[in-house]
Amino acid sequence: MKKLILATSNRHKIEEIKSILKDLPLEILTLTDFPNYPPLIEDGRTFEENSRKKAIIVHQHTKLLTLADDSGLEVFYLNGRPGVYSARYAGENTTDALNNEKLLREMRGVAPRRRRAQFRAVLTLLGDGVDETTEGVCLGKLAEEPRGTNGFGYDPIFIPDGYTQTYAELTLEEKNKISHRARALERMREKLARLV
Ligand code: ITT
Repeated sequence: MKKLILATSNRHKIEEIKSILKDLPLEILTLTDFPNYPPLIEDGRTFEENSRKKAIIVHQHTKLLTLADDSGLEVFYLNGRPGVYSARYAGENTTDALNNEKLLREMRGVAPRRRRAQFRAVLTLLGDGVDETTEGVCLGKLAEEPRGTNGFGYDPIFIPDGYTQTYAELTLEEKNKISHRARALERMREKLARLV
């Protein structure tokens, strides 16, 4: 079976990606299968730069077909922040709860119509003669308070368009029907299917 390594150490991303690709005959590996991989430094200014960086480092190290995901939440009222800083918005070694708290604090008192935001994921598939980048976006708005316990990151404070629940109140399957990551992966599916 074709091997695909996910260039991420985020277990939630891994769970989502595995579930979305479950119908393809792929053996999905993760960085835990390569404990001595070099550090993945995310110092790019865009999701694209960081996604490519992660893919290149892991592909060079493993020589396997590699898929990287760089993603984040962009709040229009905040000119796109947290954006590429989503994982460490409240500082290095922070927690999801502290990131959510900081963002809600900055948005306190901001009217509902100004709470528009989008999640964005940029994927890079590298190896086997393929070098492909796809993007997926999910539009929505920020909640006033965190709600729900599923998922990770900013899921408890993001309400996707067409829903009253936050991402964190949806099941994995429901989130995977509409998420930024799922949309980016759907755009990658044909390329992947041709390789297996
Ligand atoms: P890797 O770099 O190892 O993949 P990471 O979590 O550091 O893991 P990113 O650098 O791409 O990944 O940062 C993405 C951050 O954006 C993530 O930590 C969350 O805070 C947020 N994020 C991305 N996708 C999300 C999602 O589906 N739901 C909630 N938050 C998400």
